[in-house]
Amino acid sequence: MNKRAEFVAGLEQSAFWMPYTANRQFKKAPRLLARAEGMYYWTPEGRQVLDGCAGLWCVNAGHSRPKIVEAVRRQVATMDFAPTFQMGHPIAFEFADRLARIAPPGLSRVFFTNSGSEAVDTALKIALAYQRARGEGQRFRLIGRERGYHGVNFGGMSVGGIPFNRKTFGPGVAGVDHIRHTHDPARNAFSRGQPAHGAELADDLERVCQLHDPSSIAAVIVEPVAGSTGVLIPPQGYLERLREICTRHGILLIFDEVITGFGRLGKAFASQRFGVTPDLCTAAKGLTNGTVPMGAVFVRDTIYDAFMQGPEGIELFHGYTYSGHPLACAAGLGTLETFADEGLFERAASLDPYWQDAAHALKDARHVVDIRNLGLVAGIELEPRRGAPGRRAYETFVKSFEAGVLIRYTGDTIAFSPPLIIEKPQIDRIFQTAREILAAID
Ligand code: PXG
Repeated sequence: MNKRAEFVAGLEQSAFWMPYTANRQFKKAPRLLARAEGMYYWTPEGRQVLDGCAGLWCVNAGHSRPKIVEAVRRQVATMDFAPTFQMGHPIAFEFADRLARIAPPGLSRVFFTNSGSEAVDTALKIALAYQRARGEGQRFRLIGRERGYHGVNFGGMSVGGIPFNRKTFGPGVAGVDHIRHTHDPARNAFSRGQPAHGAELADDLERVCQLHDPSSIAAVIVEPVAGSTGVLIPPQGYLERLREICTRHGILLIFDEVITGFGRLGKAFASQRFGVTPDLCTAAKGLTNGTVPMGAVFVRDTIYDAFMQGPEGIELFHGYTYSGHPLACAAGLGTLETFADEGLFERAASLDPYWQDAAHALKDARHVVDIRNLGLVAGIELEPRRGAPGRRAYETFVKSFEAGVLIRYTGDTIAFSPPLIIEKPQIDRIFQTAREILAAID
């Protein structure tokens, strides 16, 4: 047996319990990646794979970019770790200040975490503690949305609205409710960009407010564009209406921008693209271009100020050993520099029409029942195979990888979210590959 065959044969016994993976299925027929650069991965055998999903929606500047690699290399050799509890290191302050400059207007305080899930739970805790700090401690409820994905920790799981992510883990956090999702294919199928119908679905928040009494609600959390659940684009006017209802009732609005942050929709944040500003905003993934794990919560000044006016001492009893980790901050600074040097947010905006046309060209492809897009994101929904929901999208994903294009799938939707450095011929290749596979599968 050669080395590769030996490795694969050993996988079935491997200790690695893989996340969000059908472990037994995968270990029998693994798909492995060994190297990455720019728009491409390479398998251990040296086969090139075009990255159509930025790893997992995170490598927005493309892989192994020199400024990021160099920043991390320099930092690990200079200072590997230093605490941020009652201690500090300059690079964490520098990174937070740089981030504040591109944050949604007014959200210029930054709390660091290590992942999107931790950013979500941190935002929920800040929201609860803020309501208490301003004398509104009776606001204990947290409202999420059906089909929302906010990571896998207990807070995010509880406000999340994807049944598989919830059903085996008990009751979750108390005092949570959900508003309706916005997916409405009967009226909005094949919309280009934001769908025309569904602003009134935001009024479902008003229903939940009346059910519980609005003065018991601390915060509402939504993804501006829902990614994991299959690319759901907000209907025109929907986010504006959510904002208006929250403001009217003194409820904090949290945007979970773990996927939409850092240029995915052609602006630093979705908030700027939609012209709707939340009170708190979570980020991760593109924050460090996926190189070193990190998340962040952007917080409105007035919320931060409320904590700073309390009694002297620790203002928020919350934080992680690795909040503001020096390697993550170095990676983040290298990432922001790369975004700025190459104008990548603007690049995403200018590619948007081409991307949209290329995605919607699959309207007549086999099995396709809907196509949704915004910025450099697209979701193509397939008609489920009878008796085997999700199977068609899974097969498309596997065959696409075999054909040299990495994409994602969730349910029966295939999802595309490439690095923002993508070139037009690469866009063509991604969708052409999908078309050919869909024509060939059952
Ligand atoms: N919020 C949102 C909106 C996310 O999309 C998280 C929180 C959690 O982030 P962490 O870093 O804890 O994983 C996410 C993560 C997919 C996919 O293919 C999406 C995510 C993760 C893995 C796969 O849709 N989003």
